[in-house]
Amino acid sequence: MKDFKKSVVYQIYPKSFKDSNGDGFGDLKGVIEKLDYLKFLGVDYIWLTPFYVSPQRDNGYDVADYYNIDPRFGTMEDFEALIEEAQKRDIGIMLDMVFNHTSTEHEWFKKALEGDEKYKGFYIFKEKPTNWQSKFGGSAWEYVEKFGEYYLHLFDVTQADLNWDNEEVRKSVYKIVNFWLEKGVKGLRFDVINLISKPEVFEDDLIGDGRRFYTDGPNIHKYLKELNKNTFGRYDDVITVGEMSSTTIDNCIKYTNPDEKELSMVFNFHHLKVDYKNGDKWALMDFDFRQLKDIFNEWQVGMQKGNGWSAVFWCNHDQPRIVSRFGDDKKYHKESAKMLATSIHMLRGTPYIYQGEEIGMTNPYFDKIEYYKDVESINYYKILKNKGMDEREVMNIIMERSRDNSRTPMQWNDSDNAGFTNGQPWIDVAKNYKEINVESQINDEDSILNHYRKLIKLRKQYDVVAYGDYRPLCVEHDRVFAYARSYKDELVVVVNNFYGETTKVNLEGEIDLKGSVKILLSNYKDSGLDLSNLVLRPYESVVYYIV
Ligand code: TEU
Repeated sequence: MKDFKKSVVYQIYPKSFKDSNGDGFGDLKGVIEKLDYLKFLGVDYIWLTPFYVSPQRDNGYDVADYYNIDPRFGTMEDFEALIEEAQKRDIGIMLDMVFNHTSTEHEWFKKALEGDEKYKGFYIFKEKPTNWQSKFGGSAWEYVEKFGEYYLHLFDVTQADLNWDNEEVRKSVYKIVNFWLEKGVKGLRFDVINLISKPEVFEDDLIGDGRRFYTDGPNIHKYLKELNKNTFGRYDDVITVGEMSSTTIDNCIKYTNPDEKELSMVFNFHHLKVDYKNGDKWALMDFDFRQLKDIFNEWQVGMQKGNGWSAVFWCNHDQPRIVSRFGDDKKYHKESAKMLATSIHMLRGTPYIYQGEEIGMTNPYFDKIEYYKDVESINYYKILKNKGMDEREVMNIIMERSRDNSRTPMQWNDSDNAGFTNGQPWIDVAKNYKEINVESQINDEDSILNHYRKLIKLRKQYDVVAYGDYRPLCVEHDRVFAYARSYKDELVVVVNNFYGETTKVNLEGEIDLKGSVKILLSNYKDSGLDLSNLVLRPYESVVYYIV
């Protein structure tokens, strides 16, 4: 059985990964075509974002039928073949479970609208709405004339929140999860799972957008324990990860400490808000490096103290490409992409790689709103324009923050459409695909791709990487994020220069320098060995092994 602490998960956004039939839309057969590549990379699990029947208003996170595969992605036979082929390569399939809400096209919601009281009780209808805001902009409530009531949607108006306080909802969810587990699924990612428990009393939020009332809600731990007990807790080889929006360390310890019997690990996003001006995603500012370091150190030490476990990551289908965001996608593209990879993969946690991250894919910099498909981006384009911002200013924000930055087609080679499709892709390919693609890196020992392969190998080879205690280093340094990992007689020291200028580090007094020092991995040749007088070149990142 795989140990999730020694494992690495690769996230696939099937819609943009590989199109096998030329309709411009990625599919499950395309994923099967690329399993050997993923085996070569060395990953243990593949997380597939939703491919169930959906109107695609939110690219599949608006599920209309949890038991069937949207024909655009293929058939149940294709899925069963994927499970089998992945198993042959010792790769587990992780599915995305979206249970905070369903599509308004789901039969449950349709029956609710017809007045079926049983299914009306599956959702949250109120005569009087609160002032809560949808995360995609606008009110979180939609009026239904027929009932003289409003239903809650924390996301798009077509994504109606489920009422988890209704036991029938919970039982229906367990049936869905068990259906997929019986198909041989080895992992489950639960979408915004810490939003499912709503407060008893719905009240206006006079100081925020309402999230403080429903985030990590009153019954969340009860519901997760019940979910565990009725589904994946019956298996000893299924891993789970919860997407936790705006959460706390204390809750994440409760979500993941094995004694709690809830989840294996969690995603949190605090480190990915350090470039949000006043906490607003749609207000630009340079990333606050000191805040980034403090968050990493606080979470690593806090989760370790409470025996919790984190998913560690920079990228996913909702976030911009990290090399464009916190690295340098121009002069120091390769150095900074490798540095960012090392800074995450040597942490205490299970690393997640998002498709294309391993080759240093960048934001596409689409400069017209017509290129964008994401409902959140299109909504905020309108919101920002309505605030009176001019087109250029709005597009600068959209280019930096749109979720479509990570949803352009995977860049396989320098042929048309980067080898993603021989049809018309559903979204444009980034213009730099001829320079940045898998084929151009796979046989290059010095490529970003092979740097990721080496990082994955280090996690498997050295127990200290998977199990080691974490200790912050150089806490006051304003350019370098450094930390130590210790386990039995092993000590690893990781130093990462987050900037494009040379800087110095002195670790004397922070670690015992008596041992022999060797380099396990660096993004430069001939990195220094004197840890009391280290000169780090632009984005230089080194993993030292001290015994
Ligand atoms: O994301 C939750 C969520 O809040 C993200 O949308 C992200 O935090 C936000 O876009 C940042 O501005 C999950 C899925 O990952 C996302 O793709 C879905 O749109 C969302 O839930 C609703 O299911």
